Amino acid sequence: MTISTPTSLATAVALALVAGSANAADWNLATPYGDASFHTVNTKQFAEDVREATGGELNINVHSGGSLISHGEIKPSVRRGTVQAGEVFLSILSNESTVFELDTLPGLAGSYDEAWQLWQASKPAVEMLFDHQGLMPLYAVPWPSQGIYTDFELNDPAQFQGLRVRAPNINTQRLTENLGGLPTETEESDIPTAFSTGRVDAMITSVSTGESMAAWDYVSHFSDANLWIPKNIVFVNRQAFESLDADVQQAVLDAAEAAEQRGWEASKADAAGSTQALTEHGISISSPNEAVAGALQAAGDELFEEWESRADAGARQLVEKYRASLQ
Ligand code: PCA
Repeated sequence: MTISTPTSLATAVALALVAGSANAADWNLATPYGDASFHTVNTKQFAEDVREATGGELNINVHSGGSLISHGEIKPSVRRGTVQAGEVFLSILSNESTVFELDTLPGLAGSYDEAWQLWQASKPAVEMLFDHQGLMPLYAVPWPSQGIYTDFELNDPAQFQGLRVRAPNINTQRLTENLGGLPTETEESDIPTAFSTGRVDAMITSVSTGESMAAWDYVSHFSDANLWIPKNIVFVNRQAFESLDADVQQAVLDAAEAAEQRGWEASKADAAGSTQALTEHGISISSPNEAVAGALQAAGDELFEEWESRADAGARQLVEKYRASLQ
């Protein structure tokens, strides 16, 4: 009977490595946003952190810019398990539940601190809705607040009449309509084409998207209206998550928590950096004057009241819970 010779030891190590890699998992994560977005930078860092913490046991390949799956198909694909994970703009799910509208309700959260409190108040409900679909949220990160880009100085609410406004979600469309404008829902990546083909005259989005889509090529002014602070959410197929070893699951949760913290800071930093970049490229940035602010307030109130009339008691209670958390 031989004890371990160097050769059999080497064989044992090789076998152990093979056994180890049999458990290793390769995941795909689809996001609609491009590599230049701070969201994608953050998500790629999340994947890197998981790879490192698990010694390569879980390798998450991030497919950016809608290269693997279009925005609207990302959540259905993660549900089916075609891909294990995805990132979407949370409010594109507004037609599924009034809870998914919370971060696009005017007047609710006007600062990062308030947006964080709103996320804390709404998170359990978002988790439950995802859970019912076999999904599990990992983290959510906000965009800078939303404002209005035009190719003229916006100083009179009458300028909204018939204005064709690019909107990224349902409530931006509703707000545009309340102001007398004509909304068109367009993906971020389609913004340049929407302007160059003359489909839109204006857009509502953040300074980040204004910078990454080179807004100065087609508009001249940004009205910093601070409409709301909407979020992206990164989530996973629950079965795929549960098939991981416990220590790998924990590594994913730890990396997700770090990604959420890092992402909120990155959003704040990007808000400042993108504002500067827009200014350097000649975009004139100002706050709405009294007349425009008044019109936005009225259109926003209408939107909020209409949400309240559609929302179920649970969703309305979340708003109460959030408001109480601010005191
Ligand atoms: N940028 C994305 C979502 C919100 C934002 O600031 C967009 O405009 O599509």
